[in-house]
Amino acid sequence: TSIQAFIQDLPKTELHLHIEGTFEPELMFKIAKRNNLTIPYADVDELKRAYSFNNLQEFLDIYYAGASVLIKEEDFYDLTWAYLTKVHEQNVKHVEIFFDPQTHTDRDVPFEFVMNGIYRALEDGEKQLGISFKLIMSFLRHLDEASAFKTLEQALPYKDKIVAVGLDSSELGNPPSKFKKVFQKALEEGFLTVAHAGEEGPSEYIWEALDLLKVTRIDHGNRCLDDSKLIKRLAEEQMPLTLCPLSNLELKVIKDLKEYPLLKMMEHNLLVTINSDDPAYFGGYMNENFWGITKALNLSKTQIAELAKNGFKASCLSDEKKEAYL
Ligand code: ES4
Ligand code: ZN
Repeated sequence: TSIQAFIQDLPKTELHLHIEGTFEPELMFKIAKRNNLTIPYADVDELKRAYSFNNLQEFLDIYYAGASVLIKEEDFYDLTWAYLTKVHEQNVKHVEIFFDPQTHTDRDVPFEFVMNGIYRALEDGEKQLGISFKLIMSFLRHLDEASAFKTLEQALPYKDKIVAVGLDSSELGNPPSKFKKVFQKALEEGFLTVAHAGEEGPSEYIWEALDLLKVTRIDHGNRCLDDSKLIKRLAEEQMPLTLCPLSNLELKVIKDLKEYPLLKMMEHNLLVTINSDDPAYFGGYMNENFWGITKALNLSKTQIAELAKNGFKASCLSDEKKEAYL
């Protein structure tokens, strides 16, 4: 079979996905219209032309603007359902997705609308599409720790529906140490922890995520390659890195996919996984990320299969469920 058919047919996971980043322009206009809200772009084409970013912050500004038309529970349901039907076509079997409650509660959208809309769609996806799922609540790191504490409080009644807390948004100047106390509290409440680290920020932020936030996974983590002691630790602990090739390309974390340090990471025995981050903004879902990196690095089918298996290894699935895919 062709490499593209091989990628399509492989059972895959998605471990680094912001649900707000799956908001396709067509659905954005549809939801804006039914909520009597406007987007400052004439049409889908004009909006898509704005998707050109020099760094993470330029992207985040547009991403938060897009998310601002989500106000009702059904909006969050429709967003999540559209994502699930899309990845179902790509043979994704298991998803662990982030949601950013503060993006919505700061606009006075009730926490439960966000939570229930997303969760109902995930349950329907499991029943109707056979996609298993975990939900990760991510704190916005550009906001203060008090706001994160408030968000954690709001999540406590939904504890059984949220597997972990995470940390995303503007990395530079907002180190993991800023959130040490709220992560400590989340751990005491029984949540796992993950964090974006080493995307734009330095390798020190990865150390902080490990030592202060006690993460079980590093989201991105590219910058670990600057630090040989850190590489050794990540390899020894088999700490998963959730890499996002097309995201890194679109946000100018790397210049060209040909420079993507994936093979170097694999040589260091790091547990690397391929993910799509914000597929509506970065030009592709799982297949497109696998295909992009395969073309650029001339990956073999064996290497591609190993990357897909790593996704199951790095997931929060039970050992028993993982075994079925390994
Ligand atoms: C994000 Cl690519 C990326 N990095 C950090 N925070 C984010 N939120 C959504 N996408
Ligand atoms: Zn991300």
